[in-house]
Amino acid sequence: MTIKLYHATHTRSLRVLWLLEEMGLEYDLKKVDLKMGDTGGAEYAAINPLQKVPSIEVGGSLMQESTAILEFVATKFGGKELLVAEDHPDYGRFLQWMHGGESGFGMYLSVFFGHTMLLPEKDRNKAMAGLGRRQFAKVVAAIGKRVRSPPLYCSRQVYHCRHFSGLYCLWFELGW
Ligand SMILES: N[C@@H](CCC(=O)N[C@@H](CS)C(=O)NCC(=O)O)C(=O)O
Repeated sequence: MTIKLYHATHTRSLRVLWLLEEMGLEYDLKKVDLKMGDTGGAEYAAINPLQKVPSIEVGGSLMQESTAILEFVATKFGGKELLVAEDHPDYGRFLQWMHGGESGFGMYLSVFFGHTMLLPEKDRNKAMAGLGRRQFAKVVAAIGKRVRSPPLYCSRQVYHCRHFSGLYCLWFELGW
């Protein structure tokens, strides 16, 4: 079954690319031109009406939403060892970090990016940028503690969490 990944550099689609590489799966990489508000143009809008990356197409079926895609790929293509099983004591924490990567944590970073680089300068608000930065710094500190505190970040199963949360830390540290 062919996996087609729609990807743009330095974006959330890196999570999916990372997993595909890690699992050694074959895939067809489609580069999308990142352009806020009109990413990929009309051609890509036909694939993903939100014009966001990532999207994947597998067996004629389309999916968007990076975290859902990761779970789908790991479950469907034999990467279950990258997930934490329901009967594992860390299952709940795994879900928390996995979903938090895109909802609870990512939200602060979006506020920060929005008010430092994404919005036109005249619309940026320093207080909002500061709020996003401070809140996300707490997330980074919490992740840092987890990294140093086994077993959550020491087992192979939690690679997935790194895909979710690690990408944001990378962005943040690079100042994007
Ligand atoms: N919640 C979505 C967010 C996707 C998203 O916002 N992607 C950004 C890149 S990281 C994008 O495509 N932005 C382009 C645009 O808004 O035009 C996911 O996790 O897949």
